[in-house]
Amino acid sequence: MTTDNREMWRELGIDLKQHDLLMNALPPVYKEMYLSQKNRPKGMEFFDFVVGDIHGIRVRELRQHAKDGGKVVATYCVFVPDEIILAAGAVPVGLCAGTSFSISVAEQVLPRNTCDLIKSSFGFKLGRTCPYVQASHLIVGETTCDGKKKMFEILSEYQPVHVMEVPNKKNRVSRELWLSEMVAFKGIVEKLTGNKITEEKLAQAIKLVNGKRRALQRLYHARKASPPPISGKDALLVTQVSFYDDVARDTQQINALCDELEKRIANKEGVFSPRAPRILVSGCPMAIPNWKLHHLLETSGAAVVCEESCIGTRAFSDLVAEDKRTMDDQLEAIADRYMQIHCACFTPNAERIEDIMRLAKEYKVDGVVHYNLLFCHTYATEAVSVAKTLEKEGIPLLRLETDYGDDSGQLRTRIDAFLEMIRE
Ligand code: BJ8
Repeated sequence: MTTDNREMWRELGIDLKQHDLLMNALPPVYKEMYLSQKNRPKGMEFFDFVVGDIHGIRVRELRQHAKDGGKVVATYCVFVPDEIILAAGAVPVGLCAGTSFSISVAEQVLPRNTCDLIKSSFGFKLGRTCPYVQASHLIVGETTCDGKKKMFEILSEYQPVHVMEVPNKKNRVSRELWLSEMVAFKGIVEKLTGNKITEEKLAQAIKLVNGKRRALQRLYHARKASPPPISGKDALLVTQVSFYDDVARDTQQINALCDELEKRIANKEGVFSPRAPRILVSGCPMAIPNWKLHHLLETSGAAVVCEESCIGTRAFSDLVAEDKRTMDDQLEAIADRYMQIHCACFTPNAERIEDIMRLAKEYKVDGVVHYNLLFCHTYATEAVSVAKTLEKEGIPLLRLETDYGDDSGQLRTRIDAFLEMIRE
């Protein structure tokens, strides 16, 4: 931890005492969960470095961007279009949080029966322990689940917030609404930055973000191999980092990692035995540093080969069409692409169940673990349909409901029993 970092955090209004506690808590957890893994790809060194300096270099880059007159836009959902933010010369940064550290602070304001993703994210703002939120000029919320949209109302008392209205249905009227949200958002970002979004700038941003999505698609494709060339835990980390690192650099690093993984596949080199049960994790997003479930599964002998999640396939499976030339067509293409995200906030949402079935086959999984954050009603209720369909198809399912607390003992017992059943 450099003196420079402390000075920067102080300037950002960080509560240094609490922040020190947080920064001291992360390294031992990372060492136990990540650095203890055997035969990790060399390409993970970059991501280890990023996590090792999680509140340092990247925050410094954002500060420099601000000093040069640029803006930073914080987001909490994959529905917020990074392309529009980037086209205006601003930098998007995903802020969903995955630690119990900030929850007690959040519970001084939010109802306790709110999901931990919301409480953790909000608690970082309230407790002033996240330099990313402190460094951002605008927070973009969305009307997905009730907990989030009401939290954004309170958040707006602390920092400027713009909320995008995400429709609940997937029909023509909803698409019109969503398109109008894109147009409005373009205006908001132009006003914030003072920069006009041109067709050329938007086309460049679409290509840039698609490039990252393609790199993540390549990473996930590599995980279809048997034995898998990378652990699920490492792949999850790569996806988590992609929410806040510089897009071009991150894309390059993911592609470099994929070069290595493809060589591993050619040499039949993997990180687990080919007999390890292959697991698809589906459900709520796992924001950094939420690694609990993957750690438990993989230290119990399973290989997590895919995540049907917003920190997973929902973030990168679809691309924005790159062949549109007019602003109207480009905005339509962006709106269309984002409407393909099959979040449980939609009704009906049969496409998500179809995705789970397709992924289960493509990744040749032996079982699905449905991951539900406690108090996330949309995913918990949708799990009923997921269970029915998987049962019909004869695919074993384990439904877990958990939070950011330490219930590892109970979870481990259930996971072990599930893996035992799969192996029989
Ligand atoms: S598109 S999944 S990122 S809303 S887990 S806060 S839903 S109560 S995160 Fe999400 Fe966008 Fe949907 Fe994806 Fe609410 Fe559930 Fe908490 Fe959630």
